[in-house]
Amino acid sequence: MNTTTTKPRTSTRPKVERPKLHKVILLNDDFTPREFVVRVLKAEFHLTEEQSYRVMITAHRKGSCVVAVFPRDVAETKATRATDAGKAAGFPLQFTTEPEE
Ligand code: TYC
Repeated sequence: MNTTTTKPRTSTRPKVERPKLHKVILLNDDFTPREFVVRVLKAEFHLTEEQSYRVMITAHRKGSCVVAVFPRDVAETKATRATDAGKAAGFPLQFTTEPEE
């Protein structure tokens, strides 16, 4: 006779949360030239000319535009580098980050 009992496997595999992605957001301003914004988007985010133009013109018209999403540290590094590129050229260009829902 088989007397072996098997315990049901309850909570032996803790759920692992996927780390949230963070959006890099381009903010409009009245001073940075459009061509400069496009150049920064191409250089820092590897967007094409067309993608960069669309993101730039959306921020220009609506006030802001999501550029891309990345893990938090990558998003923050890219936002800082892109903002610094504007600052180095004397422009108030700003990129921010926020977590995705
Ligand atoms: N508004 C700027 C201009 O008219 C161009 C611009 C677009 C600046 C998008 C920032 O995120 C920006 N020269």
